[in-house]
Amino acid sequence: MTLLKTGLIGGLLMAAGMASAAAPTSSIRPESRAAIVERVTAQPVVFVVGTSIRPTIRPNRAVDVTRRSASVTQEQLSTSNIGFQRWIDGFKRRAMAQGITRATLDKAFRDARYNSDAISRDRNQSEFTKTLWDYLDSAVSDSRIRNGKSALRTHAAKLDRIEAKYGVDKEVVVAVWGLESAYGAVRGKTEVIPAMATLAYDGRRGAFFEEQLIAALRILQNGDTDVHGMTGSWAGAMGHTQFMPTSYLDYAQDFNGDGRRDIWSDDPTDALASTANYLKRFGWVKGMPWGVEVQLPRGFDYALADRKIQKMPNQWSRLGVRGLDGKAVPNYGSASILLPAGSEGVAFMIFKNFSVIERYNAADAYVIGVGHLSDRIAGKRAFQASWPRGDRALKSAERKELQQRLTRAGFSTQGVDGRIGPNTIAAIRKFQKARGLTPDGYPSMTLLKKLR
Ligand SMILES: [Ca+2]
Repeated sequence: MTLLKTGLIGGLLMAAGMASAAAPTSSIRPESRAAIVERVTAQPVVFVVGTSIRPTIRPNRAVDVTRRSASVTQEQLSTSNIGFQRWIDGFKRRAMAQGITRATLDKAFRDARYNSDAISRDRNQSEFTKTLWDYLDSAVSDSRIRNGKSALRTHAAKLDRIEAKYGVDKEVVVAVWGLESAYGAVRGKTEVIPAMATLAYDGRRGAFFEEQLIAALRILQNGDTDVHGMTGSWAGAMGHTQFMPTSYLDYAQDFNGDGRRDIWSDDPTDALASTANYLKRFGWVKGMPWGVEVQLPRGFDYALADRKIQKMPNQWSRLGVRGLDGKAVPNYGSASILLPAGSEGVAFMIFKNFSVIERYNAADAYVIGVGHLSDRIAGKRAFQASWPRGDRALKSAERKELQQRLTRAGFSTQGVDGRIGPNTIAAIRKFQKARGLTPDGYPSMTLLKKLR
């Protein structure tokens, strides 16, 4: 996790990301929390090729990047290395101005080499989209549920202590761990200092990575780990729950009391406490669900399925929105209705804790993945409604086409950028109403075909 912010969206579910950046090969987290922080709504999850399963946080970026050349030749590499060493000299002066000592810098950069792998990966992220249900199949697979239950038992005592201290339900902490690093199995082995330095030098997102590099040096200077022990993904997400260096500085905890905030080693104690602390600091309310599956009444006004519209569960009940048992959802506070796959998929009533998980990663897919995995680890049941599995995620070009066609048909999306945000959703609803369709605002392939 890490920086924790951002979001995205797309045709079917897009993910956003926060804290970490690219990922270890089996992490399921949407990509990088890197610098983009925008919250849109919508749907598809955009994954980054090569980093497996994590949705990306910057769809448009990802597309642009693919057009660049991906391979780095030997000659380019040695040229890069010379430029890189020169850049480090300049960087050291900037770092010292921010309180990093000469001794820390000398130690950190003694063996630092240009990391061409980080650059290739950063530039070679091609977009492919995944539907929410495909994402959830992997994020909340039987094996991930099983391993989560096992982790809960293995670490029961410390998880209980962490839950008691931070007031964050242990199942959600374990679920974040399960998605971020497959319960510690895939924490990333890239040395963070040279990777952050290379990405800062490269400049595509230079300011962001330079800030992360300074934070990483501060961690070294504090003595929590050494330069070779500070490992993570190529994009800087570190340890069991993938904190970016800046998030580490703000939220990491020394829970086992050995004087170091150690999120990197095999013992997950500090990392789990750090995650609980992070969620607590963003307002986690213990015992409150992230969301619950609900049933909508016949004739439901789909305009009410909008994050901005909040009502108490008993008010929703009066409108016919009930739990799966047919009763009003218990009073967990104000709630919105979320239909991540439109009227044909699972319907959720979501609460404040949904937005707390969003601080880890703002993609709806990620939040639902963490939330549902935590529920399943706790022994709760699978979703009862089904997903529109015949649908596939709209690609970036198709999302733009959808916007162009809506606008041309008189339902302006206020621009064509391939992102399904509030304006596009509003335009879709108007189009659906005009055509006598269910106005759920959902950008499906079926909808695009109707516009063609
Ligand atoms: Ca410790």
